[in-house]
Amino acid sequence: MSAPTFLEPWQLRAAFARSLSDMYGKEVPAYTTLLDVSHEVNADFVAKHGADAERLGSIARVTAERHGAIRVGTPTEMSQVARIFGAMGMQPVGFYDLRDASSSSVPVISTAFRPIERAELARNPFRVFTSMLVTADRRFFTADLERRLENFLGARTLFGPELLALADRAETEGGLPEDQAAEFLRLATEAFELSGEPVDQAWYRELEAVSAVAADIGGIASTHINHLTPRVLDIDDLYARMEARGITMIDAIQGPPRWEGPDVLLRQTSFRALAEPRTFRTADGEIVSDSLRVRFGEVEARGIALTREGRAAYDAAVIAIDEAAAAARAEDPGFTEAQRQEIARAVWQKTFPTTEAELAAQGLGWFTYESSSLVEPVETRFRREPVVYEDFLPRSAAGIFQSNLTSDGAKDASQEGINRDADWMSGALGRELNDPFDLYADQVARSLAAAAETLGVEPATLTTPNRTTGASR
Ligand code: OOG
Ligand code: NI
Repeated sequence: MSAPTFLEPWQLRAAFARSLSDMYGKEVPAYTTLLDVSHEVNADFVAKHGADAERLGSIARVTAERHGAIRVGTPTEMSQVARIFGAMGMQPVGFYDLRDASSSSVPVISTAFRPIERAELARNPFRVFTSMLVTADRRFFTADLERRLENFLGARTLFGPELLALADRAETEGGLPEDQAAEFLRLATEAFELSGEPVDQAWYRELEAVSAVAADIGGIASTHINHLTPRVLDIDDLYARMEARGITMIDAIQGPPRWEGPDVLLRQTSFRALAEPRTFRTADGEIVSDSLRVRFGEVEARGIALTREGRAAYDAAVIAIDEAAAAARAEDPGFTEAQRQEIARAVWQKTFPTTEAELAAQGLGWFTYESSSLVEPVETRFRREPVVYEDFLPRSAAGIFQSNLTSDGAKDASQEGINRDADWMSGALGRELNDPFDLYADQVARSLAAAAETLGVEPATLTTPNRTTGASR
């Protein structure tokens, strides 16, 4: 097959995800190990579970699926990132405030760039969790440090004019001719490589004392991909196999516990950031080699997207688990992660039903109506299908940041934090910020409307998506 002569946004997205993965594999060999183990886990899972294994996405989609994480310093840099991903058909979705979601010093707010249409997600679901510093937050930065940080950030260029011009062109023209596409992909990949430029040691260490995340973002004149996360169908199996290979994982799998009911939302884990050699410029101008731990390997398993009600139940369950675990730990200092998992499972059993049918009936999860066109009579044509969660979880994100910090940093809780919300983020991006719940609700409403039309009934009569099938999963 010859290469396309014009690349549409989804083709740019798929090619960028591959290019970034190749680059990251060269820079971080442990990532390649993670990919190998992920492939083994997924192949074994499909062999064991057959068609059921693909209930939350085809194995082709899951195998290609990645999310990246990047971090920038200013609203200007954020709006440039939005242009680059806009060229790839990725829109900002969701607002995450990690400043309070973490007990360590994580002075960032975030969004995720991803495709928002179902057909686009099916073509390639690549997403990038993107965080930016809140330099005006006095709990982290004094007025003096904010000013010096802003000067430093204002003087650097993360994304050159050629890259941005190609991005804008791709967005307005719906893609790029192949030679320009190749140049765009080369420049975009290069923008996220780890720079070999010496790091100003005094400046980096000053920021690090406040927050390791702030130093990673504002202590160097370039940015880099922080991790690139493959998706697996069984994250407990992945965790065990990585440990068996001698790779130390963080203590826990973040998010919902392993249990017998349907997987919901997102479960994630990671291996600790590796020490990578870096050069530093000392205060007297000397170049010395040292190392930094900034990049790590994360892996995730995705489940069913929850409605607002389902999400409220999830948030309440997380608090209940924390409280019960804290109480148990107070009684028994030898309290283990395995015991915490037991508590989590017990809370889960009280919160969520064990079948998809019940999750749908109770309005906790999102499901669409899918028709298999040849089945007669028409009333039996529709199947209830789960909607996959395409977004992130602030608490898990904070947990991932936190577990990979070399120090907790310093946060002055006596200072007043500055308000940042979805509207503020939308202004910084210069674009509409999509609400994830609205996107899921739209997708479900459209599937209901199509089903209702085929059946010749009102969509409202179809609101319990398991009505037309007896399937109980
Ligand atoms: C982002 C951490 C959050 C996730 O998957 O929740 C994240 C970062 O480390 O920059 O990637
Ligand atoms: Ni991540």
